[in-house]
Amino acid sequence: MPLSKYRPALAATALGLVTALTALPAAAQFQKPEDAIKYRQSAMFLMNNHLGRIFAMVNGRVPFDANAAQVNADIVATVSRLQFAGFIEGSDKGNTRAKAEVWSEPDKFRAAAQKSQDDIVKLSAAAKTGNQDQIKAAAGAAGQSCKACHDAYQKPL
Ligand code: ASC
Repeated sequence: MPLSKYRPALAATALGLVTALTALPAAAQFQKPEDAIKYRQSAMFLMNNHLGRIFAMVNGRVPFDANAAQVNADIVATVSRLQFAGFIEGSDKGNTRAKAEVWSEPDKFRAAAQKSQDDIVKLSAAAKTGNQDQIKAAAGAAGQSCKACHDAYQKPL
């Protein structure tokens, strides 16, 4: 069954989720720091997966499908609004690769994170054109700014 069948329901659910979450102070969403760590890692796992599906298409590993690109880009754009609420005070320790600089230079971190989020929004706009070259360029830019933030703020494996 095509994924597109679920798009309106998915969009409505995602919008409701974002509205509910952004109405709360960040710390109130988590019982304990470990939950905040899991939350942001879950968001990044989903983004990596859905961005990866777009990369697979624009790099020719799977056939290009304009509708699938749009669905996946929209999921990445929605999820990219969630993860930053997970970087709460006290969540620098535990099962995390986040560097101390996330908390010691929050404005710089926020700017790097915002850049990747903005590039993801541009990818979603590019996906709406259905133009493979534009999607490829926008996916490349989004990948670069995701990577730049990781290089600066994530401990290497
Ligand atoms: C991802 C991910 C990144 C970027 C980057 C693309 O899916 O986790 O950091 O894309 O690797 O080059």
